Amino acid sequence: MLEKINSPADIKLLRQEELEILAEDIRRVIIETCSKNGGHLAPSLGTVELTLALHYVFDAPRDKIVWDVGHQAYAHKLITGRRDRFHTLRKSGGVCGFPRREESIYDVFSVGHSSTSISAAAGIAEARCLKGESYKVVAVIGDGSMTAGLAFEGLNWAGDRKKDLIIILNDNEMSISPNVGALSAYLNEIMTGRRVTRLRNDVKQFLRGIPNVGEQVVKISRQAEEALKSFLTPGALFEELGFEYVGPLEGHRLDHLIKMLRNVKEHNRPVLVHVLTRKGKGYPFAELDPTKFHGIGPFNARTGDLTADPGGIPSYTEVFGRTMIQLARENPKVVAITAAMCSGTGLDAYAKEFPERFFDVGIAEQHGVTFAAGMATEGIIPVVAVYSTFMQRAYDQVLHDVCLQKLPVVLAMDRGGIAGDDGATHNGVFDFSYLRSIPNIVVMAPKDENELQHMLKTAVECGGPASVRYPRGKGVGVPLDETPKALEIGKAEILLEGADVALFAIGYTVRPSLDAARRLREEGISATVVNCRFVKPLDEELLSRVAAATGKVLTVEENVLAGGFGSAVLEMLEAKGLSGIEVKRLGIRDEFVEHATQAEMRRRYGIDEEGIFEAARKLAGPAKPALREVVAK
Ligand SMILES: Cc1ncc(C[n+]2csc(CCOP(=O)(O)OP(=O)(O)O)c2C)c(N)n1
Repeated sequence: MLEKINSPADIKLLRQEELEILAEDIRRVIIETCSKNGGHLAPSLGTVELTLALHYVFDAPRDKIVWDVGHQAYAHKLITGRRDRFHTLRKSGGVCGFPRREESIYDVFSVGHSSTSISAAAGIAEARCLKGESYKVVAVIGDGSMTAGLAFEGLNWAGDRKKDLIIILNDNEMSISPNVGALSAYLNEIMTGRRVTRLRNDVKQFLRGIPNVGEQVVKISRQAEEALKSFLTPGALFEELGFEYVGPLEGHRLDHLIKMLRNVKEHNRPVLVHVLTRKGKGYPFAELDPTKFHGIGPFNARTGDLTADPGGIPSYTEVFGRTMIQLARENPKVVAITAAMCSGTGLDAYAKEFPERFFDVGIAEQHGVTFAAGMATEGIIPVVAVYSTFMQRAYDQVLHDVCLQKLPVVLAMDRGGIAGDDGATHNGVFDFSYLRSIPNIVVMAPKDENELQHMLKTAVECGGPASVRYPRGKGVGVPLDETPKALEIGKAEILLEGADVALFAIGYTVRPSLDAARRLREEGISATVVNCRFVKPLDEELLSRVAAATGKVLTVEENVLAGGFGSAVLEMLEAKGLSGIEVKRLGIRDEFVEHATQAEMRRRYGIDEEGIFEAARKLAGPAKPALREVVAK
C-alpha cells in the first residue's frame, strides 16, 4: 500500500481498511530502517495512526502540522514524498531524523529540541490572521514535552488569544523514561477517570458524615451533579486556560481519530485533543521496553538485540555514571539532577543506589539548573547531567542563577562535540563558547575516560560553578584509576615535547593530536602536544611559554571556532603582548554541522588525525634537515 503513496493526497483516496493496511506497511518500513540505521523507533511507531488521521483530515501543506521534537515524525516523512529516500535516514546527505524546513514543504517548522510546537503554531496562527488567510494549524506535542516551561508559555498565550489553533496532546505516559511531574499525574487521572469518581465519592462521604442533614444534602447534591460536572470534566485544566478539551481518545483507532478530527476541524478557536497512544506500538520488543527503543542504534529486528560491538571499552556516559556513584558514596552532599535523560546520561545505577539523591525534573533544563542553584545555597553539591545541546536552553539559569552567585553547581555535559546521526539540532559544539564568556565558572574537557573521573572529582570539590563536557560514544580505552583524584585547577599537561610546532588540544581532540604528532615525527617535524584540560582558566604560564618556544601554535577543538578554546588562546597571547607567534585554529567553522557519522564529520572539519596532521605540517613548514636525518637513521 505504501508504494502507492506519493503525497498525502493519495491517502485521502483510501478506504478505512486500506488505511489499516497502510499503517502496517509504514510500521514495517520504520522497523526495518531503524534496525539498520538506528533512530527514534518507539516514538514513531506510536504515532502511525495519528499521522494518517491528521493527513487524512487536514490538507497539508496548506494546513500546517507542527511536530514537537520531531522524533515521532517518521510516518509523516514516509507519506510526504520521502518514501524512496527513507533508507538514507540519518545518513550523510540523507533524510534527516527530524523535520527540516529545507527538506520538505510538509515540514513547516524545524525541530529536534522539545516543547517548541505550541509557540511555533501560535506564531503561525497569528501570522495567518495578519495575512488574512484561512487554514488550520495543528501542533502535535507529547506528554513528556508538555513538562517544559516553554510549552506552558505557549499554552498561556494561545488560550488567551483565542485564535483558531489545534493542539494534539500525544499522551503515552512516557517521556524517554516514565513521565514525571504534576501534569503527568493529572493526565493519568483523566485517563483513568478516577479524578471525577474520587472527588464525587469524597464529597459524598464528607456530607454523609454530617449528622441528621447529611443524607438530605447528598440527595440535593445528586441533583446538582449535572452542574458540578462541568467543573469536574476531564481536561478542566485546559478548559480553564482557554482551550476546548476533547478526549481522551484511543490513539490507535483510525475511525475514532478521523471522526473526532473532522469535528474539531470545524471549530474556530483553541482546542486541545487528548490522544492516548502506546509507545512502540506494533513492535513487541519496543512496547515492552520503550526506553531502550526510544532512540536506538542498529539492532536485529528479529530479536530486538543491539548489533553494536559489545567490546570492553566503556562509553564516557558509563564512566560518568560509575564516577557519580563513587563521588556520592564519598560525599553525602553530592546529588544528581537530570532533565528526562536518566539512562541517556548514564544515571540508571546511581538512581537505584541513591533514590533520595536523584532528581529527574522532566524536560525542564531551566528548572533543573535553577533548582540545583537553590540546593547549592543550602550546602548541597548538585551535579546537573544534561546533554551539551540541551544546556543551551538553560543559559540564563547558568549565568544568572549559578555563576553570578558563585554557587557550587556542576554541569556534566554529555554529547559535547559532534553528536553524529542526530544532526544539527543535537551537536554540542557551542558550549566552550557560551560558557567561557561567563565569569566565575571553570570549564573543562577530559582527554580520555580516566581523566573524566578526575575532572568530575575536581568539579565537585572546587567550591564554585564548574562544567565538564565529554563526547558521545566510547572512551579511548585507557585503564581507569581505582579512585578519582582532583586535578589542580587551570593546569595543563605536556604530553610530547618538540621544537617545530605546538599542538594545543582539548577534550576529544587530544588523542588524534598525539597520533598526528607521531606521524609528523616520521616526517622529520617535531611537535609539542599539550593536553590543555581547561578552557577556563587557561594555563597561561605553560601555554605562553610553549607558544614562545615554538613560535607556531595549532589549537584543536571540537567546538565552533567563534569564541571557543582557540579564541581563548589568541586572547591570552594578545593580553600577554606575545606578538610574532603564528597561530592557526582548527574547529567548526561558522555553520551548523549536519547529520552523518561522527567520524565523517570530524573528517569534514579537519579535526581528525589526518586533518590535524595536514594542518600542523603546513604550519610547521619544511622539516629541519638535521631532524630529518636523525629520523632517517
Ligand atoms: C530541550 C530538550 N530536552 C531533551 C530532549 C531529549 N528528548 C527527546 S524526546 C524526549 C522525550 C519526549 O517525550 P514525549 O514528548 O512524551 O514524546 P514520546 O517520546 O513519549 O513520544 C526527550 C527527553 C529534547 N529533545 N529536547
